[in-house]
Amino acid sequence: MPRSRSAALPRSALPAVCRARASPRAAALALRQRFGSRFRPIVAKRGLRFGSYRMGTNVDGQASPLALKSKKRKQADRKGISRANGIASCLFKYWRQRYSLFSRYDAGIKMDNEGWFSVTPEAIASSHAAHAASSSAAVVIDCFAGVGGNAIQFAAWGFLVIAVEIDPRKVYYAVNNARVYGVKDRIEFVVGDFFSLAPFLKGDVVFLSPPWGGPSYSRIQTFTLDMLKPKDGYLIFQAAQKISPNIIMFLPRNVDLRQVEELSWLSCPPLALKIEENYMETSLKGITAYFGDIALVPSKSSLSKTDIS
Ligand code: MGP
Ligand code: SAH
Repeated sequence: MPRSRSAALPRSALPAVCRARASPRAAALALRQRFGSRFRPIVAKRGLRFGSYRMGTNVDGQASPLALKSKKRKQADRKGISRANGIASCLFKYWRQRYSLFSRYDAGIKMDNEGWFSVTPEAIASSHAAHAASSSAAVVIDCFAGVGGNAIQFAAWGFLVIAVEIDPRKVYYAVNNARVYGVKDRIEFVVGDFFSLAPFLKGDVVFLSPPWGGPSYSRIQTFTLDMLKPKDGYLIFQAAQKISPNIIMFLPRNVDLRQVEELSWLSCPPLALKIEENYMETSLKGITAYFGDIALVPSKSSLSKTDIS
């Protein structure tokens, strides 16, 4: 509760002209009469109240120009930021996390709306790549590459990456972003549909980070694999298995883990499985499932990345 200013100040501390009046409002009026335009009511901006006036109002109970200015400035700032970056205001929370998505954000990273909410935070993408780097794998297929969050980290950890993405604009951004990280030459970008291309792709590790159906995924209590896009998770997994049994899948934090286990034991022969929770500070961002031999290698995240130019 904000404290009343009249309660905080002993009456003796007020100028005589105020003490003579019963209320702060009357005191302010008296001051205004005495000093004319030189008197300006002090507006309690934060926490403090002036008598019974609401925070941010002047003695006449009207919104103070100062308070209005600050509120409008905040709104304008927010709109300005969104407009300046060409992003919708509903994506503002992702924009605030921009440096955890791409630490080199200011060096010219480009994103579109879907990119904002689906790019894997850099530290998590790096941990995926570090894990894969503990195996003898050399080529990674990133089947849903988006604006390049994962592909860039795999390349930075020394892999040759085939990055498949259906949306040409995202590929354009991913190429730009890979250039920002100095790893463009280690990524082969392919614009196309993963399901059509899968029979022709060869690689040691398949990385799957498909669409989860937008940010509303988090409002569902249990995210089942059939909710993955553009096809059911079982079909996505089957297509990946045709390339390699070493599969890394980045999934929503509310995914049904029994279904993820099912993917491993329904395979023939059953695949080893390792499940990892991915946090950024204290916030759980997603779940990673490692299938096949890659699930068995101890993660060597203490290894250092290939030097990024
Ligand atoms: P989030 O849950 O939308 O945001 O996404 P956050 O910051 O956890 O907000 P909170 O208010 O829910 O706590 C968290 C992370 O999940 C994102 O940074 C992406 O890495 C990943 N992610 C989110 N979506 C909607 C997708 C998606 O559709 N596909 C993929 N591959 N990853 C996604
Ligand atoms: N891991 C990525 C984000 C992936 S979001 C990153 O860190 O940047 C999922 C992506 O899958 C979206 O960009 C979407 O355009 C793409 N996509 C959807 N259907 C696809 C398909 N059939 N083939 C290839 N890409 C597809």
